[in-house]
Amino acid sequence: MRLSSFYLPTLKENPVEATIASHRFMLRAGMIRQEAAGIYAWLPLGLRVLRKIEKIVREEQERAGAVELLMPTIQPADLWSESGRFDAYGPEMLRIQDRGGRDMLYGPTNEEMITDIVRANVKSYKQLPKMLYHIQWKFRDEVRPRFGVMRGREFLMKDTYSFDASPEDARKSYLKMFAAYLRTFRRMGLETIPVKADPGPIGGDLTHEFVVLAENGESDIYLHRGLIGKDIPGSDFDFQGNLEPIFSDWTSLYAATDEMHDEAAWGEVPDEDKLSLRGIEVGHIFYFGTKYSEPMRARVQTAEGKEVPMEMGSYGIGVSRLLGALIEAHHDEDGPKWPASVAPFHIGLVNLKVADEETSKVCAELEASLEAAGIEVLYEDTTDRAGEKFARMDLCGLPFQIVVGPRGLKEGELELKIRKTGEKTSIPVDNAATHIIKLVQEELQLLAIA
Ligand code: 5CA
Repeated sequence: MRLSSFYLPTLKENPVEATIASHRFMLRAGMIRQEAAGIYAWLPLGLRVLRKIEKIVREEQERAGAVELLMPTIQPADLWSESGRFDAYGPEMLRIQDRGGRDMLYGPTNEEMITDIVRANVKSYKQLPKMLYHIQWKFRDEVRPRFGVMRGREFLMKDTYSFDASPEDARKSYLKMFAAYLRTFRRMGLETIPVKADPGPIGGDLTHEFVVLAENGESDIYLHRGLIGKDIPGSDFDFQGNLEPIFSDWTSLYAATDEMHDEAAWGEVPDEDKLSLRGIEVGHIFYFGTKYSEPMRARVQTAEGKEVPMEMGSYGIGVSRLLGALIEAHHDEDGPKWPASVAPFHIGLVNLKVADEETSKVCAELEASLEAAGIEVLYEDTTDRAGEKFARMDLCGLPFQIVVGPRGLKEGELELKIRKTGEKTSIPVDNAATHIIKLVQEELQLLAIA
């Protein structure tokens, strides 16, 4: 992609409304634009990251056995009256009437609708288990939308719903999502800790939040130091096997949100292992049994011929919030430092002198060989000053930058900068493409989780 034809409206000044790094950089790098409080347009650079995150989320959902569908953003109120949540949800729910005066709403979540979809067809335990998910925009009229995409009013969520015939099977579904979440976030270059959480308006008694540790996080959490840097399930992890060991490995050490904090249990954690930190909730999973299937009469026949309400769970990931969490976890004063797996492009190719024929020729050739190898290149081919180009590249946060100019080319060299460390090295033009392709592939491999 050539910068001259891309759309990258960067800002030099810090927007006054942005008080934390991720919000500031997303606005400054031209990733998002606020259209109303907590409502954003996704500009091309931001959208590319959003799509990469979605892709990882999808791959790990499918690996765990979930199947994708897509439900609408607008829902009829009737379904919510069946569960009792139309009145219970409160002013966070955006209520609308259509021209016929029918009550509708912009979905803040989808338990009712998915229950309605599944109850229409699933009548026997033989059709279970089922895990269905979608990635869809949600609306919650938050009292205090803030920190950009971190607490938006309109935001993108991945939500999965599990249906089982018994509590034992439902627990298996819960554990599958638990393991899938550990993998999902790690593949994005994020360390998350599952912590015991408050079910809130979704309901249930088995529920965990997945939290990224960050100073600017909105959640207060208490945890045992042993949970930091733990191994997660590898690519050969058997989602059909026994998942209890991985679950107890992660949940036997103390970890709780503020609301669930238990002073007695905390007292048993040795002082040197106690960590009281702030974090960003990027995922939340719930097992709530028959909370919706009971009132909505979503029932199946068991093997014994009994009719029982289905056992359900729901599992959310804050897809758009993840951009904020990722930047909070990876940035310096100049901008984000995207992990390669979610970076908007892998490489920023900076042409220092577009008017110089040789420089432009080398750049074009490099761009072509990298792209042919599947590497995503943002080719900085504008006539702006070098200083401006460098600052903008750092602000974009691409993992690698290649700087090509007439002076270096005279020596047969170009410069490679690693955004993560700031390290710069000269590399020979001749095998530059091969060298860079290998670098990017190695970086991607690191995050793929063997
Ligand atoms: N139905 C359940 C699970 S599918 C549910 O709605 N869970 S939730 O309320 O915890 O939301 C799931 C995830 O969405 C949260 O963990 C968080 O990462 C994200 N999220 C929630 N509210 C917002 C918001 N206002 N802005 C951005 N992301 C949000």
